[in-house]
Amino acid sequence: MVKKLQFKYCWLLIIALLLAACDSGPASQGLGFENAWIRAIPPGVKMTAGFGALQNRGSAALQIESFSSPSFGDVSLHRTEIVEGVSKMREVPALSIDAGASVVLEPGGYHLMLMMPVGDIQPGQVVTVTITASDGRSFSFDLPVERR
Ligand SMILES: [Cu+2]
Repeated sequence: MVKKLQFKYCWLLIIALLLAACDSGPASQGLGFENAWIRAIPPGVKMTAGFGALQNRGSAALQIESFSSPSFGDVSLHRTEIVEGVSKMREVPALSIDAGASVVLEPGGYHLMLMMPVGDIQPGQVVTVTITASDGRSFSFDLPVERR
């Protein structure tokens, strides 16, 4: 009887450890992506943008280097700048975020540039975006597709 009980607790412990290892949710250390969303596009349009606040929840600076999504063939970080009165987008190869700091991605500034959509990108859908840092860690986020 006692042995059986111990066995059960052992399994609970293993499950708890697995859950802790897989956790990339808002409460975890690392990278957060708050109020994140992707702009819906009409069928046939081949690019859109994603926004939100990237938050470094770790205790050291985090250098973000690459982006990917199963819903898009190409994902990168862009920044919109006004050059001589003309709005231009430039690719940002890497983004460093200080410990505890946030970088806001918003229309007219930094944004995720999502190109070559795989199928429709319609409101109500969820798009997974994976962000990889220079230390090899990667963070996945589920972004809702919204019409704003
Ligand atoms: Cu862009």
